[in-house]
Amino acid sequence: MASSVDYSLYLVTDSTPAILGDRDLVEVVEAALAGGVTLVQYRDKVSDTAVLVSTARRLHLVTRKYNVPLLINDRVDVALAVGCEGVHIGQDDLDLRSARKLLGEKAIIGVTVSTVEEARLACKDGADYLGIGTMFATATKTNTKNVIGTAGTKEILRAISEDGRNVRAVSIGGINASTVQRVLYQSSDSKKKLDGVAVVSAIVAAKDPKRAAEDLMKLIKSPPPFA
Ligand code: TZP
Ligand code: MG
Repeated sequence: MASSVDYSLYLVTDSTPAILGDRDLVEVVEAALAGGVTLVQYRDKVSDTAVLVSTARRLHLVTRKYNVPLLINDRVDVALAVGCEGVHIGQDDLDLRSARKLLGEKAIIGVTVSTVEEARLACKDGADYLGIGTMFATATKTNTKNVIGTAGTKEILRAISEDGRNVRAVSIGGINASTVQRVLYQSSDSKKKLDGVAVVSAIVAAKDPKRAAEDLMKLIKSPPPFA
């Protein structure tokens, strides 16, 4: 599973009223899947464990219908309880080696990195992919360590291309229809390109999440006007 994952358009969820509004998260995710999202991370910083598990189970029913992997942010225990495809962990969460021991070799495990050192370590410890960011400052997550832009992202991509393991890479932070092509093409190193982009508000806060996903996917698949 881990090597065949399509990272092109990675939806990361948010359950706060500021972004989700009063809509049902599972319905929003299903619409985004219908619009072409290729990977889903359930990221919920507000619900208790019981709600996390029950929502993750509902999400998993939907993602399986679309044959798209479901990852859980932070919580290896929730991923284990639900039996979904993996987790995404930050620098302050359970360490990657422990997560791998608990979830097994087949699980998809991604790590947030914002420096070359963090990226090298995540590669060494066996990450399947890196969530590189924060690309641009964003209201969705204000406590990010670094805003690294396309230049910082390119530096990390160059470093991981030397690692030889072909770890996959996505960019996150402030990515939307206006920025996605710049992100993809200005960050690319000659030896290693981004495998995709991760977005929260561009889809979850959109009036029409299906349409938002379709529009982003079109931009991802088409060459930029400034190439
Ligand atoms: N990690 C770094 S930025 C971010 C996360 C989870 C939030 C990105 O949200 P948005 O709305 O796509 O800018
Ligand atoms: Mg985390």
